Amino acid sequence: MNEDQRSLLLSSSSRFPPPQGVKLSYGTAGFRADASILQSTVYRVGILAALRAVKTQSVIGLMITASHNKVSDNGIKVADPSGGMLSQDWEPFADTLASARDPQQLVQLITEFVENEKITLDGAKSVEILLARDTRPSGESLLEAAKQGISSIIGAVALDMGILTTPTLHWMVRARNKGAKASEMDYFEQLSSSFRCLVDLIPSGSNTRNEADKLVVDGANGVGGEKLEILKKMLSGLVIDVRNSGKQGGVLNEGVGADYVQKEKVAPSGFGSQDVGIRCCSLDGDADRLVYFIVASTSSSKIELVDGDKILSLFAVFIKEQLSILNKKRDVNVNDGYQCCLGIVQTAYANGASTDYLKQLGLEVIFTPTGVKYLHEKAAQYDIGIYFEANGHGTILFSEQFLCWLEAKITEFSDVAKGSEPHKAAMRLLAVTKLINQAVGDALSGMLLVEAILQHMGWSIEKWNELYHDLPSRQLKVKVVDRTAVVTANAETVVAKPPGIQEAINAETAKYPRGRCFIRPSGTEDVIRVYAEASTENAADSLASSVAKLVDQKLGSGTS
Ligand code: 16G
Ligand code: MG
Repeated sequence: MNEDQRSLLLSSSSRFPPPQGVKLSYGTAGFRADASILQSTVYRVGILAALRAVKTQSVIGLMITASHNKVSDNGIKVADPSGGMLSQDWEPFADTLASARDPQQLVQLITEFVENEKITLDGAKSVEILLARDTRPSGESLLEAAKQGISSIIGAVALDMGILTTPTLHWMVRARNKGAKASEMDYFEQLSSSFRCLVDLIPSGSNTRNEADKLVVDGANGVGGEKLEILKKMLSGLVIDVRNSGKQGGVLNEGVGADYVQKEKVAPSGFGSQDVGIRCCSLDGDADRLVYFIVASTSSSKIELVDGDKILSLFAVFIKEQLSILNKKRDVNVNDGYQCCLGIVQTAYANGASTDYLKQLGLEVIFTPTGVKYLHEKAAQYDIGIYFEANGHGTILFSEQFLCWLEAKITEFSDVAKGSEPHKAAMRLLAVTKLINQAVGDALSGMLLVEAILQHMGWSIEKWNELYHDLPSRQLKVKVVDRTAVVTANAETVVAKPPGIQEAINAETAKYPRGRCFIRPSGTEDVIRVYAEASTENAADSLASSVAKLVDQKLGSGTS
């Protein structure tokens, strides 16, 4: 590192002293904390993003958001050149940087890191970092801190994209690195035109929707609702009513949003008896999670939750159907020996009934630990990989090889079998590859795909929800002295350490018909999470609470 670079880092970092007495660490998907203590960390992640951009000679993204968490929190996520999450092998460096005590130590750590990674900091080639934030009031000053970090690396240029949903920023980073059009308007146009394409390809007779058949969206009082107000004007064939868009004065994620709806299983604020029977969905605070729901009765706020597992199942049914049409030897010989490998990726939180259903369809289902980076990585190993967490975060990934094959097929069909069923199936799949975000789970693009598929199938939300019946489940959390004492294996389904716990969980679980239970340390909170599932609500509740008690006895402070 040359002297100019060194003194630039020393002087800028002296303006961002780390908070005293707190250690922030890179969680499952980035840093998150009370916004008031984040300046220094965000500044340092700005440096990290600039280094990553120099190392990869590509555009990197930085998103200031705390997603579904309370409005006074904030956080920062990094988008890698592919548009996915920051490469896992850089996460330890993120932690190290965040905990540097003073400017000298910070510069020392950076010097060592750039040497090891063979990063040349001569500013010879400039690199770009795209910055965006959600609607949190603290976002503006944190974005400024990130800019200061970025401009502390010679040759790194920060481009402020303003307020965006998290998936839009990831999409932009990916598009820019591919040399494609990458503005927010380009994103909206891609979504609306591919949605239109899918609607135009609906078989005649199956789309029985009328104008009054609307979708009501809970925008979590965040960026998703605000953006959907713009996007919906560009959509034809779908009537959307946005509530909790943040404009009516509601608080971000307070009694609203996908996380609240999924965890509490109640209707968000602003929804009630007038919505019984209507198709409703909720986005989270940065619009990367989506769940649907049906208001169950006029007298209570209870809902029928149509969660990420069911979205995954709907997508799987549709993709499988299109693939089988495409591969049918009928009017033309379309089966050219190419076997498309379709994989489904879930976590231990997936309802057991969803896994059974997917397996019954003959699909390959694999499990990874919780956190999008793990699911995404696995899904990317297939020609078509569909991944979802029960909490509504997921997408469908298509391999380059599959895309090439599909495009070649479409060209071939246009010559010899224009308008045939296989031709239409191929066109639908191509539209899906454009509609569904290839970078990361995206509530807006996922919602449009759900809507297009429901119209295609001619299904109501109730019909969709009947694909299978969820097993009753319960989630609890237990405060423990040290959550890192729990080490899990087999995609978090068994406890490897400390010894004895798994045997005790097994013994409890065996008491309940269709019982399944696991514990895992949270990646975002200082707790151990307990998940239990069984054949009745009471059994799931009882299994969860007895295992929670067990965890508390063995590892807890004895207070919960
Ligand atoms: C983060 C993850 C989410 C995961 C959750 C688990 C991303 C973008 N987000 O929100 O996928 O479900 O953490 O939280 O990866 P937990 O570890 O506290 O249970
Ligand atoms: Mg989120």
